[in-house]
Amino acid sequence: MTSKTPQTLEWQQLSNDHHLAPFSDFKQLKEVGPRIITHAKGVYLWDSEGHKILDGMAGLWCVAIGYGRDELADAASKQMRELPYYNLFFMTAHPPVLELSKAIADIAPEGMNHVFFTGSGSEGNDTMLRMVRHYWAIKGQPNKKVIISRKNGYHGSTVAGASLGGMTYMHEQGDLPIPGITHIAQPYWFAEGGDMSPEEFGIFAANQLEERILEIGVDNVGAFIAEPIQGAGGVIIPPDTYWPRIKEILAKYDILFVADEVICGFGRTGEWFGSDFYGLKPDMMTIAKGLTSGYIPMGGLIVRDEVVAVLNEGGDFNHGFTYSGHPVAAAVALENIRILREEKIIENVHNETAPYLQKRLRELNDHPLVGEVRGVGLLGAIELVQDKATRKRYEGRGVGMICRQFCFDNGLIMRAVGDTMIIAPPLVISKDEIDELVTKARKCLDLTLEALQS
Ligand code: PXG
Repeated sequence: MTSKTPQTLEWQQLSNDHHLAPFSDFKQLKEVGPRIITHAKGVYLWDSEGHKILDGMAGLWCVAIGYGRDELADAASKQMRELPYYNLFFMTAHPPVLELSKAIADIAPEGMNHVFFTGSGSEGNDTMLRMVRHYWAIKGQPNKKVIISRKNGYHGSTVAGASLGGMTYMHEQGDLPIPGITHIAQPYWFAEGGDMSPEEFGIFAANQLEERILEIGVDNVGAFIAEPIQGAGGVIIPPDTYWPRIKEILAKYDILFVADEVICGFGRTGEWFGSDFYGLKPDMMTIAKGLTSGYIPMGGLIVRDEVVAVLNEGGDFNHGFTYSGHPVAAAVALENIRILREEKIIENVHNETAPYLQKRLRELNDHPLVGEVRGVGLLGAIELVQDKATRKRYEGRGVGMICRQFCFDNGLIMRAVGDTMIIAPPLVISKDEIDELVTKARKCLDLTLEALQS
């Protein structure tokens, strides 16, 4: 084993003694010790051993404008000195939250002009669930409570968030999902399409929405929630037929549509929102991550005007958080949106770096381990397989984890979701940095194949 610096060992000891890390096997983490990330700039991270790492995941899908932007630190510092905290309960407000609400309304799809702020994406989805039910109750249809969601979707880790999500390994802990949430198939052709063409499978998966609405009864269904592109599930890009068919079904039935834009929002697809990319017309959109580029926690729910008009008739909405619309987070988000707009970062993704990344990534299709490369904007997925033609996996070999480890060891963060490698770099990644990412990815695929054959 390589020897670690005394400083690294000290931090790892603190981790062992005192820290419980999210989504981690506590015991295993103690044995291995966490990698300690100490600083970052642009698209690069440095660990406490001095390794420089290209962050192909933008943190956890969030660092849109890249690391090390002083403007965001300055905005936070200025706001902390002026008004570090005040709440928005009891008929009060403060300038940053109002200016941010307007800035979000300006970039959101037409007719979505109001925002309810939260501290995270999970809280955004909890807010959604309560707001949807409140909305239907005001309209005199209190039975419209059920939220339809999708298997392998990700909507957060609070009780409602994890229930809305379709991750069975999360449901297994803590007796989830809570009642009133039901899951339909995901549009994941590569893994679940069988003999169907992607187009046929897209229709098949979308039709499940109609089937489920009819099964439950439209009078009992409040909303359908979905990520435009599933992120944590493995960058699942629906077949071209999927969203048009879902749109037809939504138009036919009286239910609300919630787009979970926590990953797709703020430029990831080369448009402001995934809903813009697919021409969707949501009633609500959950946001977080790219809203502040992850510099400070903040989430929210953008709500369509017609829905707000109904809520206006409902008296108090008995919901909110101490940190809803926190002034420092709002000031940082405002500055982040200013940078995204003024530096034309999303236009650059759309016109330059997304087409380039997608072209370069697809070159990996010739690799013997690669069953499919897919992507949109600055999102990408690489399916690792034993047999390209049949899409057969290396069962039980943990190929994704092997590849992820090689990536770590070779200065690249690329995530593994099962045997799907995924990337979502900061939106400011340059073409040279994309070249570096793809070169490193190929090297790690080679090393993974070698390891499987040895
Ligand atoms: N919706 C979506 C689509 C998300 O991706 C959330 C909601 C919840 O946001 P908060 O801020 O409460 O975490 C997310 C979060 C992963 C991973 O493994 C992804 C997320 C969180 C943790 C891990 O890719 N996404």
